[in-house]
Amino acid sequence: KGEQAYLDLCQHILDNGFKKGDRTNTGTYSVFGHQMRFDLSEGFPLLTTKRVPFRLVASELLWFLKGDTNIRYLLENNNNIWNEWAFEKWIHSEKYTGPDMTNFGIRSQEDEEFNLLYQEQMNLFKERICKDEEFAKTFGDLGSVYGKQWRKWKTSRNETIDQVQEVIESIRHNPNSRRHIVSAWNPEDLPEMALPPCHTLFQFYVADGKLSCQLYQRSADVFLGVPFNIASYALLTHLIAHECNLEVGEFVHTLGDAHIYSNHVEQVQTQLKREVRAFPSLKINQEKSSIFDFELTDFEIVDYNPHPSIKAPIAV
Ligand code: DHF
Ligand code: TMP
Repeated sequence: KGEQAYLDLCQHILDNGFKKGDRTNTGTYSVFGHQMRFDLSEGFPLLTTKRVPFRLVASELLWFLKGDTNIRYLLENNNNIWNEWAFEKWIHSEKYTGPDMTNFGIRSQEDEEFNLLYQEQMNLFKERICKDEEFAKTFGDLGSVYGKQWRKWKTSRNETIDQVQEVIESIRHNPNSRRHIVSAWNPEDLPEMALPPCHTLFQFYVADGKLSCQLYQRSADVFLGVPFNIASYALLTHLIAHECNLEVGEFVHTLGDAHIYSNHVEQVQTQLKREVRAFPSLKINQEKSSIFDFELTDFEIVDYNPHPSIKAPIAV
């Protein structure tokens, strides 16, 4: 349970993971099917064995909750975690006339000269997204990713479904229901997405006045993505519990392909040597209640004393 469950998963993959190729050509160690549990009443699950940037987790969640799929909002909040996937679309478009950026993810790690060229193009791209609204509309958009499916799922009758609003209503009015589900997996829309949703489907559960949440994550980058995903769904559960006047229960994290990229192994080993500290706690501005009204300044993480952050390259 708790942070130890995460570290146990890392150790389990290092010991038993199958050496498996992957879409990004990085190579992984991977297991299939794993579950971790976090008791949210025992603290907010922001890992302490490395620093996890809560500000980035929170602004990404607010972006989903706005129904936004354009990285412009993230850039305005100094959040760079989705840049590569918008950039990928830009460099393969007809409008792009700069140097060849094919396979920029791998090449920027292997070739320092190319890396400088890439950094330059990426900076130009970010600047243009921020300054040029037309450009941002076309090239900042990641397609029908999380925000779109959560808030504006398109039906065959050309109506939209606000899954987040509906799940909150159902938790409020029919807490015992076994149908409190939000799905980001929309087979029809997959071809238009920069990345098919990794956190695919989640379900809420109410018992004893407490709200729990379980996530099915089809694909899990255990070193970089998972610490964010745990914190993000913990925050989401707190916000919905707050709006529904419930206490928080557990976050249950179920993983499909749970992998450690071959270029993260050393970092994971460093992290595994560190001693676990107490989780921090989350304070929410009590003056707001609707999940759709929150801003970054309404959240505060207190008593967070993590070990230093550990850098690693992300597989694109
Ligand atoms: N692709 C892959 N290969 N792994 C992912 O985890 C992933 N996550 C995505 C999009 N595509 C992905 C969205 N979420 C970082 C964390 C989460 C995330 C994207 C990126 C990340 O790079 N975290 C760094 C800090 C980044 C920063 O400070 O700007 C970390 O050390 O946690
Ligand atoms: P895939 O689409 O080939 O599975 O690649 C997606 C990669 O991104 C995979 O390593 C999982 C990782 N990922 C997470 O772990 N968490 C996330 O929230 C996102 C968006 C991606």
